[in-house]
Amino acid sequence: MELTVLGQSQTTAPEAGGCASSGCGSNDDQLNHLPEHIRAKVHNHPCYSEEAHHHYARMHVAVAPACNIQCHYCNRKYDCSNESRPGVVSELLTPDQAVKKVMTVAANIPQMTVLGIAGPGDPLANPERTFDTFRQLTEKAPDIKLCVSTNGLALPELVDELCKHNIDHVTMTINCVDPDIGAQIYPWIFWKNRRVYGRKGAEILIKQQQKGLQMLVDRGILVKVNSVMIPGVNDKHLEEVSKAVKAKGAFLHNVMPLIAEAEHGTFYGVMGQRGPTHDELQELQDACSGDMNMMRHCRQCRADAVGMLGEDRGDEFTMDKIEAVDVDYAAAMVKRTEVHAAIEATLAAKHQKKNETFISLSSLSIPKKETRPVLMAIATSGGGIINQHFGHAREFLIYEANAHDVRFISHRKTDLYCSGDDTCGDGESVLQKTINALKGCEVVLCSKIGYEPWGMLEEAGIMPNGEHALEAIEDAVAAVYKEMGEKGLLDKKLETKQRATA
Ligand code: CLF
Ligand code: SF4
Repeated sequence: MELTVLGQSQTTAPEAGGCASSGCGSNDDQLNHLPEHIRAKVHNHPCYSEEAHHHYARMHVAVAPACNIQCHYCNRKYDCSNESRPGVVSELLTPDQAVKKVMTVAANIPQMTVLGIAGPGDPLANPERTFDTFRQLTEKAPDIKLCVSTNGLALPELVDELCKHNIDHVTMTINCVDPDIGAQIYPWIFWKNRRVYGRKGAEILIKQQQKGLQMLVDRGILVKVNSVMIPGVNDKHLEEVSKAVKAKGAFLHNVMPLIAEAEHGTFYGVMGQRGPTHDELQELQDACSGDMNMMRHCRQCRADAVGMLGEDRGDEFTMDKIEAVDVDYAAAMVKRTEVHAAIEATLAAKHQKKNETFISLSSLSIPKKETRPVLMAIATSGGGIINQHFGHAREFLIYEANAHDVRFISHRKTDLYCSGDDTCGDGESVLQKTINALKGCEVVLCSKIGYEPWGMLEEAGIMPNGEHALEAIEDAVAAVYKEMGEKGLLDKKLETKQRATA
């Protein structure tokens, strides 16, 4: 049985050492295709490798308050929405405070491998603060990868400065390559000491983004492109964007859903512009994945996020808590190296086991044309294993199994309905919302589940399963798929194909 490599495509190989091969933003099988120097860059970056995000953490420091453009999905009272959850305000730090915070977090969360600057404005519109932070960290904490995100307007002028600071991961938000569409997203940009409005501003921004992308690729820097999917504005256009950025050598494409709420005070929020449904987002990601490696595990972090993707431990590391802490970073680096080695050993064992699982999957005696893919929802608190109580999950990872492969599709957020009481009480309406959020899934895998949610899930056509607690997610999904095949559940179509619409 041959494993399908998802989202795989040959990326135009930059001579200077950029992405020379396929696949990332997904599992380790894809990383195996990469040249060693690229693999070294992505294997423990939780955003660039889907597998890494189960094991490694990232953190952001909010040192960059200003911005040089206006996006219709952003209100500058809040963090940059290009790579952050809209409506969130971060703790603004000076570069010195940021460095202190990063070293404290690195000593306490040794799985933290990446420091990103992603706001609260545009990091490259604040070059002194951004580069001062990077310069100090390169000296004091050389084992931390440095990462930055930008709207791209100031990028071409700062590419050489980025290279000096040893930054080898850059995210650029590119929502369009057509200025007429850009004019519907960006009302103005700030360019050469004045505001440039509408189509003209969008045209300048697009040129700068494309130029900056080429310059980064030429220098061997890995580029992730973020695009905000705005139904009716750029949703039909983003496949073309994907092709264009792939042609230039971008490494990974992350299509994010627009989040527009009236209470955020953004133009789109106030005008009632809707975001995409789960289905629309997935369909676009699938369409783009023919041309580009797709990231599907983005959590739209805060500009001061700390911890694994999907969790936020920022409250443990506010400045008032860490100002007096003394960090012995030499000792921290020893501990960090040990923890990273243990993670790598776990992953190596998992890959070995996964190969065996897939060999047994291939023995399903069901004619291929009659098998159908099955979506399963997973409750996990990290580590790539099923280790969370159904009622404690604030999000579920969605995997798709078919006769060839198991692939990560997305995550879906839910509210916490279980507060540890014996009964669900008022939580029942929240439970109903959770069940609605899991529409389209046929199985939910968790470490434990209560009697009441079990019954409600079953009634909704979603089979709860606690038999694979503490197993690796992909192994468990493959095993359940195999069991379904053996029971004859895969050789007929679902009578009603439920797909989440909210
Ligand atoms: Fe931060 Fe972005 Fe670097 Fe990651 S986040 S600067 S590449 S370290 Fe990651 Fe967060 Fe999505 Fe960004 S999940 S919002 S993609
Ligand atoms: Fe807001 Fe970021 Fe757009 Fe600037 S680039 S307007 S901070 S979303």
